[in-house]
Amino acid sequence: MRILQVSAMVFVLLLGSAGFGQEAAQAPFVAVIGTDGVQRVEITGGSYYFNPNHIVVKVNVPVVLVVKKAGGATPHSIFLKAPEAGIDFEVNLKTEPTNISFTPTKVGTYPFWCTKRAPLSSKSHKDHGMTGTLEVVD
Ligand SMILES: [Cu+2]
Repeated sequence: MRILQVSAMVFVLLLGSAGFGQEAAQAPFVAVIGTDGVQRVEITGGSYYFNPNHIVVKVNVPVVLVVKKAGGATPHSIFLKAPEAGIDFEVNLKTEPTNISFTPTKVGTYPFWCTKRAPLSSKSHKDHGMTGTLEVVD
């Protein structure tokens, strides 16, 4: 019985660490079009993740990303540059939500990431896995 308990704990620990600091296998978050015709998605950023990190939106329908920081002193941002698709932003995350508005004009898969890097660190937050994907579909 004791061995069973310990192995169950190890299993939980392994599960917990598998998703840490990397783009965990997460079900895509499919944005719903609100009664105001806007696809609104809340994104929280922390060390070193975005939640959700895979977002699906419809082309030619306005999007509002409501972004915020999970908390803590570490600065984070969200950056996506795809001007050919009408998407181009870089916002420093605050604990208070910030709205990012755009209308995606081109179907495709667009990566976003955090541009921050700890002082004296060779690895950026992006290197630590603080990345995500915005998928624009028809
Ligand atoms: Cu960051």
